[in-house]
Amino acid sequence: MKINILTLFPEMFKGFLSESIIKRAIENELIKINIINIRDYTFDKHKQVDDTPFGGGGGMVLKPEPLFRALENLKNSKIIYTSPQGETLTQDLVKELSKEEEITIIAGHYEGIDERVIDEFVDLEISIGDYVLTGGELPAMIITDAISRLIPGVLGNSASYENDSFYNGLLDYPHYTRPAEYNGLKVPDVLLSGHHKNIEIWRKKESIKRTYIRRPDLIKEKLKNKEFSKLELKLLNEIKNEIEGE
Ligand code: 4GT
Repeated sequence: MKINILTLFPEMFKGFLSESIIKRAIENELIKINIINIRDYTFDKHKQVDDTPFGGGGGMVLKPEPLFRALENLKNSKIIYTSPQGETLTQDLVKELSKEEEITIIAGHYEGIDERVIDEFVDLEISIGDYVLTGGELPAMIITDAISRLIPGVLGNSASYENDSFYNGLLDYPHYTRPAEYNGLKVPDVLLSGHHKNIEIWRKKESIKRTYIRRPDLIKEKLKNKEFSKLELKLLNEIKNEIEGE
């Protein structure tokens, strides 16, 4: 998987690319991340990348010429622009994107980019949520991070994404590590029992319970799509009765 990122602030990506899982994935050539400085595609003496908006209103807009020149070489990739106007990023969308061979993410800044760039080159506009940021660099990193961990080999075999929140449309179950008791706070007995089947059922039930309480919309979606197994439906009923009985 190759990911090109067009930005005015390449330095913002240094930490992201030089630590932990992403660093190792690059070293192992599982992903290739190509940071492109939009300013390198300016031809004028002042290397001007932005200008005032037609129609007024203040702020600055990224000029079309440098982006057009930069994107002309990247037409074989899936071109994404990140903005609050985009389709909201979900794990399902991340999974789709992880199947691409090459993607390009344009990180805007200031008021955004000239709309003609979007009309001419952008295949998909993505928002990471309903809030406003100073630039698209953090969204570009978030999209890159979420995709990278789905590339086979990136997580290694100790951490797998089959157990992730949202992998099965449910929230994650609680996690514990040593010590088994800390300041009088105990780890649930079942996790110390060594009984793998019971542990699996406990985790499944906690996962459904949390989702039922915190994200009932996700439970409704799974019921609608008939995605629950017989065991899961039984656990869901137990949870409903337990909560009603309180
Ligand atoms: C929010 C998001 C995003 C911004 C989001 C263009 C210039 C957009 C600043 C940029 N804010 N980008 N992708 N919620 N700000 O995804």
